[in-house]
Amino acid sequence: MSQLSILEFPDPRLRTRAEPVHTFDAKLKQLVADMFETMYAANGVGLAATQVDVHQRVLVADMSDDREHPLALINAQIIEKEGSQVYQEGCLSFPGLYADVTRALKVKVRAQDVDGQEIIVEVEGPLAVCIQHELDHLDGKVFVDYLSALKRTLLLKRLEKQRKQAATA
Ligand code: GNR
Ligand code: NI
Repeated sequence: MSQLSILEFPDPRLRTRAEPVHTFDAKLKQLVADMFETMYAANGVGLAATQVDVHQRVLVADMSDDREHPLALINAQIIEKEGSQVYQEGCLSFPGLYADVTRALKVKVRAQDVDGQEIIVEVEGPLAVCIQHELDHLDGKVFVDYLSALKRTLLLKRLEKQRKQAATA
């Protein structure tokens, strides 16, 4: 297994639209294993392949307290949405930046597992937020895209400032 490096905003590669996975082979299993290792090492609750510069429709998540409930979804698509919730989101591609985003409360997702078997998952609450956040990454979208231009500018300026401070510390 190996840890992968995570692209950070404003890397233009974060805007790439991922392609569907057609081949469920050992290479895909290796990617998923490496994505879990990367996500756990970064203390993240989810990770999209886009963030590690692999532009295939692969996402991993683990929102459990014990961090022992990995979920890997290949070619995931939302087939039903219900309700709405506001949740304070963070993103490994925007270290130190947090903002409230409104998303569906519950989602029903059709996906494939690493062997290509179809799976249907129904999730709600924080895990539903996470899956919607990861699916956005696979479409080249990031959470700050939901903010008003004013709020986005303010937060991104703050992020730049933090980066500069970190660089001189
Ligand atoms: O680790 C993460 N935490 C998080 C918190 C609230 C909402 C979404 C997330 S996903 C994020 C990891 C990440 O950047 N995934 O793309
Ligand atoms: Ni993210």
